[in-house]
Amino acid sequence: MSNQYNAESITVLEGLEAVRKRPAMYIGSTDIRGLHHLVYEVIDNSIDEAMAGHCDKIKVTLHMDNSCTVSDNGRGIPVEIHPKEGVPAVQLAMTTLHAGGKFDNDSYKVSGGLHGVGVSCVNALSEFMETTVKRDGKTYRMKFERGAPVGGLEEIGDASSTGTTQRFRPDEDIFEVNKFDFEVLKKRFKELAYLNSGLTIEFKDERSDEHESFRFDGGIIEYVENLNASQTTIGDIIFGQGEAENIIVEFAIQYTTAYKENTYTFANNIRTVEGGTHLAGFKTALTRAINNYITNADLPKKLIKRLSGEDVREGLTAVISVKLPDPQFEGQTKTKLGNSEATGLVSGLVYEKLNTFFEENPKEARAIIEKVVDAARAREAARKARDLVRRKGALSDNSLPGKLADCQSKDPSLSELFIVEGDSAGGSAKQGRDPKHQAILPLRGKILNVEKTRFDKMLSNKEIRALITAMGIGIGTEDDEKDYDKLRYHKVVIMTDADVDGSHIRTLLLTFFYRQYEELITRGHLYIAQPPLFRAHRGKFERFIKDEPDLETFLLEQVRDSLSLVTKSGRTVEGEPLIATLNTIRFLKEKYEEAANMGIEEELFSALIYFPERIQYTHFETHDPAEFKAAFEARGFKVDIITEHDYEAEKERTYIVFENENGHRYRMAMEFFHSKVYKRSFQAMSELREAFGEFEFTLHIKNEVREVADIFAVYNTIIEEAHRGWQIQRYKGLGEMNPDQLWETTMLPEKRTMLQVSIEDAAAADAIFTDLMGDEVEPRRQFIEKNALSVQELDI
Ligand code: 0RA
Repeated sequence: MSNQYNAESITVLEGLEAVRKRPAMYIGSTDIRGLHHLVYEVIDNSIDEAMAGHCDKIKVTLHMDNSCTVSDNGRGIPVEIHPKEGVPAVQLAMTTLHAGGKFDNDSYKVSGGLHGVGVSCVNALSEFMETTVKRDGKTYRMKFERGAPVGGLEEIGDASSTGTTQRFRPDEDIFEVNKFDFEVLKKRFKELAYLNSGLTIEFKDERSDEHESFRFDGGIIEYVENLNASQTTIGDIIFGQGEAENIIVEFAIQYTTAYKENTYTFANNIRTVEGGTHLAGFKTALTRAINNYITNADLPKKLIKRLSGEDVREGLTAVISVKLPDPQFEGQTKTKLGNSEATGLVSGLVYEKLNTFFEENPKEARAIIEKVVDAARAREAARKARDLVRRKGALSDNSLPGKLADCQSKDPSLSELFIVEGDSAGGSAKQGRDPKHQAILPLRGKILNVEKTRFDKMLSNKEIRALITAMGIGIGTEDDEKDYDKLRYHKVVIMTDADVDGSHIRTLLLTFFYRQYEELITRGHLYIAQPPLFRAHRGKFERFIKDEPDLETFLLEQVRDSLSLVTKSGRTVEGEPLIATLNTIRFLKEKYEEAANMGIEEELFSALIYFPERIQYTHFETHDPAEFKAAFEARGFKVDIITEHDYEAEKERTYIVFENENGHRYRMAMEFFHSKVYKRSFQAMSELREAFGEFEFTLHIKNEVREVADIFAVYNTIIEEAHRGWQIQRYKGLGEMNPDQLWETTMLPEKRTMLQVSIEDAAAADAIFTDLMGDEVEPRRQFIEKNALSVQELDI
């Protein structure tokens, strides 16, 4: 079949030239987003074929040359000569603007939606594009360069199945970038698989060997399940599905004990971030159905209450998907569904389905009602609390809270407010402070239990209200409700104990400031006090020490001049070089612990970083499992490589299995060898080997000589030795310090160190807070315990 150039094909080429001249007009941009847009455009055609019920598998491959292949097992784009145009239909599809892959108008199409510019735009913006069609027992191919056909449609062989394969390479003259991002594309493909139940989407990246396969027979039910995976759920997932006036509606919802709403809406598989008519219908129906049930069911009095839309959506996870023949996208980013007919259809379906569900499942209905009524009560209480604070502020500006021990200075730039955990520490702080410039506000820790505090409820807390009044900024969400220029102290300092409770309270306070007073943080007014963790004393000499690492540094200094380390080869190390060596050992000690936390046993970790002969880290830098295996085998290890699908990470992972002489097998993810922990440990160990050779030492302490067999024994012996004569006291609570000590170590401006809170610190605390709220009780407790330390580190 040859290509015919008639008048029609000339205008076609002109059309594609327009796309190349103004690509952004067609695909939004020529950055990475525009690049991904091309892939979406092509896969949308295959999705359309799937939605029409003719295709159940789509494969996407990213190639080394930055080209991309999308293939499906649909009917194949028609190839016969179009009677009017005189060219193969597939050629029209690939070169006519807005022709898309479709010739019929009555089906649901993604390609008519947001992307919707048609595969011909992809073709115009590709250095080459190659369309392969399997149909009627034959395989056909047609090639294009920058949108123009190169040669005609060729029959290249037989075919036992049907389908369409598109390969294209984005034109580097057009796009600023040419590398697809696997993770970004993967996320979209997964979403598409959820939205089209039963459809398999395979995704392979030949550049890195990563691959994924998505198929969800449960569709959006599985989507909700996945969204709620780390939440405590209330009742089962409620699902409904219906079709009318050619519009398909599906929804799946489930309540959780969380306080956030999590609603995702889609129209023709496109995420409608700005909502629209379908979302409006859903919201109305949900509020109506719940209020209706409350009115008509036989519920205890305390549950009878009129609820707002906000109340009934607290803790709700919802996915709503509509498919309609002629979607209208509106709004700033064209992600708001405009079709008015969707509202009634969605609300009708949701209302009916919920009514039936509540009637048939009174127990679950009851649990949901309890949750949303609770939400309403909390919202009411928070509103009252806010009003109260506001009213008080309005009545008299100097009605300061009774608990506050204010400072004498009225100059905010010279004034500091210490928020202190607990009444007893508050007492010490009051006695120890500089009353001229330092104010103290004690908070009772008990009430501020992070685990149980709903954020809104915090505002009704007496202590928090005292804090708000003391600061003098006001409170509220509107701009004119807060005036940062009225802040009464330019340093607001959080001072909590160095234990789990203390870090709870700090997290909570940081979250509070982050959400209510972000500007206080960005203006640099928020600080965290750093009370010392240790006190070392000997006779009259006393020293306060900030933390564990500083304590060890301090101890090492004490013995620096009284000991030396002698290696087997007769080398003596002492003084400064000895301290440096001990610091390297200390570093390794930490890394062993980190490795242990990752589940790597000490024996194996040693074997992996300690080699009898000198060896370069680069041996293990390879990402090729076979090379990797060889590198270890060459060094006498017995190794196996296995590849497995990791369900949590949702990807294939390569594991290295090490077997020791006793036949014990240890397996570890290959990524470990590319981690910083590994690389740095390897290097630290090499340094020590370089310096000492065999690890056999004698330690000379004053007049004593001791044989020591390994580096950690050296370190521990020295630390033990350094402890002698010193009394080390550990402070947990601020209350353990007397007022003078608290002043000297933590509050005295010339001596203290304080951490200024950055917005990132506060955001991290907020994320932890949200996590704590979202998890189930037991994991949550474990989380707090496990992270008590890292929560502390986070502030530093
Ligand atoms: C129009 C008609 C027919 C198939 C397609 C379009 C089609 C287009 C694309 C684009 C990517 N994959 C596709 N799969 C199918 C079928 C006509 C028929 O066989 O009756």
